[in-house]
This record gives sequence, structure tokens and C-alpha cells, in this order.
Amino acid sequence: MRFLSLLLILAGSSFAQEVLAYPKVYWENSYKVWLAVAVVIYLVVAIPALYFMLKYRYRAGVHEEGEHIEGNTALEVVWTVIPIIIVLFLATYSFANFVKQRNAPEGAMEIKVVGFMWGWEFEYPNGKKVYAFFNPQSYTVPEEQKAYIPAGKPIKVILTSRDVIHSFFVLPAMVTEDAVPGRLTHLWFQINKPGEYYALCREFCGTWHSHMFAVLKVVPEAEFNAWLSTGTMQQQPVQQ
Ligand SMILES: [Cu+2]
Repeated sequence: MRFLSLLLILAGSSFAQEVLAYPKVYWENSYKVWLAVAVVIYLVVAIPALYFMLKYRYRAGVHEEGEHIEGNTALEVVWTVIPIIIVLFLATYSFANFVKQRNAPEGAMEIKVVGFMWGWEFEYPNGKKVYAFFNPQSYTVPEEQKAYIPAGKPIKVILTSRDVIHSFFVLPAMVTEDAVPGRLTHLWFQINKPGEYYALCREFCGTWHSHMFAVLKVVPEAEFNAWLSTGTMQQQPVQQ
């Protein structure tokens, strides 16, 4: 019981902190719980193993013929039931986190993202488009190539590709999904702190794979709405 309550405290501690991004936090919660269980099991196995190695090491003339042990029903029940409880807990807890990681919350804003060699097209609900990629001439990202994202709002990305398979990786949210030509895939994320973050291509897709990054400019919602309602639809810029 003390062990279980330790797990619950560990799991709870990450909710108490300020959450920078979703679904990162769900992944981290699963990771922390698995790590705690793994460390505890390691200690439960390794410490007695060391003790027995020393206690029952070979000494000339001591217990040389060994001892015969018939078995211990109580011990066998304990070492069957406890692992079953641990495994069921890990499975259900992780699956609950996975469901939250995978499915966008109700009311998420939908953005369509199309990967292409070598960049990303973002299409917002009102049709506004942003083309985001690396500029080898200037090493800077012009303002019109930044994909604005409202802070603290869940974003559902509907993803596809124009040419080959890419993978859209939202770095601060620790979430990635393949962009496959002819198919729609999805992921969701939410970034709570305004600032500039990166989304990258995470599937090696050819010569300028490394140029495929997008600056996500996370701004307060009012600023986002103002940005969204201004500016004309852009054409995809010609890349050198
Ligand atoms: Cu790519």
C-alpha cells in the first residue's frame, strides 16, 4: 500500500506543476510511473541477490551437499498476485494516458498541415495559409513564415503530404505523426506559454529534410485572432 501511494504521489506531482504543453505531460506521467516501478523492482531483485550471493557463497566444508526445499505456497501466491496487480495498474494507467495523448479535446481548433519538399503549409479555419521552412540565404525566419498558434488552446492538426512521407514533430509538445500522401492523419497539441517554438520533420525524406522546420509563434488568443483576420492568402514561395 505504501508502494501504491508513492506511485500516486509521483503521478500527482506532475499535475501540480505548471504544464507547458500537452500532450507532453501525459507522456511524462506514464514515463515517471514506469520509471518508479522499474527502479523499485530493480532494488527488490538486486539487493536480496547481492545479500544471498554473499551469505551463501562457497566456503569449504560449509553446506557443501546443499539443502532440498519443498516449495512455499504462500510465497508463490505473493509473487504471482503482486506482479499481476502491478501489470494491470501499468496497463490501465498507460492506456488512459495514451487515449488522452491521441485524442484532441472537445472544441480544439483545427489546422490543416501539408508537408512538402521542403517545408510545411499551414491552413487555418478561415483559409489563411502560412508556408514555413528554413531559409538558407538569410538564416532568419520572416514574420510571414511563422505559424501563429493561440496560447492555452488545444490545436488539432489534420495532416497530409504533397509528395513523400514526412513526419510532423511538435517539439515542445513531444508529439509526432506521419504525414502520408493520399492519407489524412492527425495529432493534437496545446502550448500554454507564449513564445517561439519549433515543429520539425522527423522522417528522413530527402536532400533538404533538414530545411523542414516551422516556427510556431505562440501568442495570447486576442493577438492570434487579430493576426488570423488580417493578411492575404499567400502563395507558396519559390525555394532555392
Ligand atoms: Cu520531410
